[in-house]
Amino acid sequence: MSDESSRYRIGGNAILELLLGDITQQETDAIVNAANSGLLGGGGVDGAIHRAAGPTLLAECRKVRELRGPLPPGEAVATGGGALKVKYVIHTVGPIWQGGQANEANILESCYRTSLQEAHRLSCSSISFPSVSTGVYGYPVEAAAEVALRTVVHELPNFPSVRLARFLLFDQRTRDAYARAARELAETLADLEVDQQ
Ligand code: AR6
Repeated sequence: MSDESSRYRIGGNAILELLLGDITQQETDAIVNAANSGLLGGGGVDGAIHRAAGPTLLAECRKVRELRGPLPPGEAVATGGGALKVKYVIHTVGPIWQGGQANEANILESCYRTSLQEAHRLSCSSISFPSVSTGVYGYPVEAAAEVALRTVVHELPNFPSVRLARFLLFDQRTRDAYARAARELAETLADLEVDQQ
């Protein structure tokens, strides 16, 4: 990888990667969808995942919706991957940004934690995340990057089946914000180190 800060080692065991790209092309065991509570698709990464996964994903989402009703913000639920090259899509609902005083950071943290929990429950060894909430939901990307990376780095040891956590960042500005947040986190956390490969 050309940029050394794209790959980090967490606590000597797990790997954190930051990549520019399209999450629908990933081959990790699971990918995370930045969904809405209705679970029946939408725009942004949700629309892209449903388009690439095909109608079986929508049918599964409908079943989940019938069984458990709308998915509250901060929670996560897994389905199969349809036509995607992944075993599971883990749907989570990020917070809608309302200025920062509406529990947004805690809800966003919960999205990443519950997604990892689902991945671990399903024995996934690798997972790809998009930048949850920083598109249509309006969460400022610098603040979201800090929450996302801090949570994943802190929580990964609690979900040991997951050895690789990858962020698939769709544009350069988002990629840069995550790279900066990772560098800052690595300066303060002894168990997060740049992986020299
Ligand atoms: N791969 C990776 N990231 C992507 C892709 C892709 N193929 N497409 C977009 N992104 P958003 P949210 C990025 O709006 O803010 C939907 O309508 C995008 O550039 O997808 O959580 C849902 O149904 C941005 O950086 O999700 C909900 O109603 C990031 O993914 C609502 O939007 C998240 O942007 C959720 O809004």
